[in-house]
Amino acid sequence: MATERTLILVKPDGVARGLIGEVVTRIERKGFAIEALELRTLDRATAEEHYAEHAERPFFGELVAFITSAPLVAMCVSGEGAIAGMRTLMGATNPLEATPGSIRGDLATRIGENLVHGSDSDVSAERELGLFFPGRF
Ligand code: 3AN
Repeated sequence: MATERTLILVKPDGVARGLIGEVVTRIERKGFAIEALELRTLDRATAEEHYAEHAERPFFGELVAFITSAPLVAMCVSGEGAIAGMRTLMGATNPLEATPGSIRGDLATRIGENLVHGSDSDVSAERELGLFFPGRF
């Protein structure tokens, strides 16, 4: 399995709930490396580009409003199979369907406030890391 890099976000709900450390701890205990980590408030243009694939969905406006509403933590996480591995660690998009033991399964109930984001493919990871950490990875 190749070493991969992926973009992980602790979204504004996770930061507001004081769960940055909880998420970071789970990533570190799993054995993935954190290559970059930054607390920041996302601007609207970056948020719209990040979620471009959802532009036509009914919840797009809500999604962009929420992700820009307060600080989030952006990370570059790496390791063998890190893209799919982080998706497993995060759990299903709908926290009510996420497996207990996963971040969303243990810590969230609402799909719009599901704590974390992780790139869903190598193409997404490259695009999203370029957007959040331009010129660095
Ligand atoms: P994931 O974050 O697991 O990759 P996506 O890419 O399908 O899931 O969705 C991106 C984000 O959009 C989710 N993290 C969630 O916050 C939001 N979202 C997805 N589906 C819905 C929905 N039906 N209603 C409200 N928000 C949603």
